[in-house]
Amino acid sequence: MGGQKRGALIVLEGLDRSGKSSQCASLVSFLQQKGLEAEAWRFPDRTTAVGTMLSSYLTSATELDDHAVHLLFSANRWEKRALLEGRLKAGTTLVVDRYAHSGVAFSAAKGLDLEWCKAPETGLPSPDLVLYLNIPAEVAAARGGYGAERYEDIGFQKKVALQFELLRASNWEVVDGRLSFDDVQEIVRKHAVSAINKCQGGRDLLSHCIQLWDVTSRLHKDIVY
Ligand code: NYM
Ligand code: MG
Repeated sequence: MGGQKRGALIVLEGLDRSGKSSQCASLVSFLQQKGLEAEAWRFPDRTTAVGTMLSSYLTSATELDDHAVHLLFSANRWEKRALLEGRLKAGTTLVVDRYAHSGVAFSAAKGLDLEWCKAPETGLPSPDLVLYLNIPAEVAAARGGYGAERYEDIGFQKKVALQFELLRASNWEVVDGRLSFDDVQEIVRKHAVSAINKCQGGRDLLSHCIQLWDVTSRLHKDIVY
């Protein structure tokens, strides 16, 4: 068990327009400049056959049942699992723009059952670190506005934010997304470097796998509604 150096699985999560994509890009450049192996990933990955279906759904070119689209988002992660694990085991750190948490938060915000939403994601590699860029939906919407994609609506984003709250777990760091870009990046880098160091110390990937929601459900019991 463990002992082998590997890359870290670092996920950035948050509402649309919370700054994830630019923070991810800046973090990857920083890590690469330090001489570390790092790659930028994102979900949905629109380049695959499943991703093409998701993209046409998101641009409202097609309609799909909410459950069906949820499973497609999840399938889009599963189809990349072997590659993702291979990269981590080879020592590459992956900085991922959205992951299973977006999958659950967006579908649950539509009214789908939270546990049903989690089920297809269970068994995916669990992130070593989730950096949640916390920003009020109004502030996000004011940032140059939304594009024309499905879900880019202030009322809906508020519901998504509530679902993200329920998913917070011990591997999360909540970062104030209203800070300046550089201030957010400084915090992001600090947490990322610490997660990478832990993985280089031989944190086991497989035993970690099963914890994607376990940490969460344990926390759930402690939440007072
Ligand atoms: N989204 C993203 C989901 O509904 N489920 C998922 O599993 C993922 C990964 O897709 N509004 C939603 C969130 C976004 C939209 O993502 C497109 P992006 O990062 O804006 O390209
Ligand atoms: Mg978007």
